[in-house]
Amino acid sequence: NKHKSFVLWFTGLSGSGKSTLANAVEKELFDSGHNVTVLDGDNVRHGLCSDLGFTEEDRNENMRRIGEVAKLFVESGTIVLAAFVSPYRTDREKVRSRLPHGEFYEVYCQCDLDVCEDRDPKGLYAKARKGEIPNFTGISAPYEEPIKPDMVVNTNNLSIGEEVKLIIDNLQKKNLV
Ligand code: GGZ
Repeated sequence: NKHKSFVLWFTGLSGSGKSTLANAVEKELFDSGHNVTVLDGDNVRHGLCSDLGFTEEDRNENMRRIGEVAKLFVESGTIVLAAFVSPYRTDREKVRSRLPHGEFYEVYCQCDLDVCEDRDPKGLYAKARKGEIPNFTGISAPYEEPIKPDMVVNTNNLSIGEEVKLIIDNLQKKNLV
């Protein structure tokens, strides 16, 4: 009697905490017996999408491939936690449209640009401000906020533990876990 599988798609600015949150949710779900995996830039952009950069076209193709991989995982019974900037609304909606109703949930990691920029764990914002990284989301490339996200996590000042609880409570309310 297998649990339901679905995609949780985390979208938000660089530094908004998507990957950290996805990995913490993964641990929680794994510990409670779920098949679950994380897809993020760290495991996708070095392999499957190593030929892609950050132009609008390349991001469109990045989303398309990740969406198809997520779909295959879901079909095999795995919960997919996908954490990508995914700045374009249409790309996210295209992924949603490739999955059956009720198997795609958009999670908006909402964080102010200046907070992300202050964190700047990899120094990318500083470089982007100096013009050293073109097409940097929030600086020299757009971020299109979700209009009706399935969940919103304001990551400005919640702890990881509080964020995980928010997600898990929401999944329980939806009878997904
Ligand atoms: C945005 C960039 C860029 C540009 C490199 N714009 O904070 P990070 O470092 O670890 O996460 C960001 C990651 C974004 O990759 P995604 O595959 O999630 O992007 S998308 O969904 O838009 O395809 C950031 C780093 O890569 N990075 N250059 N120009 N983020």
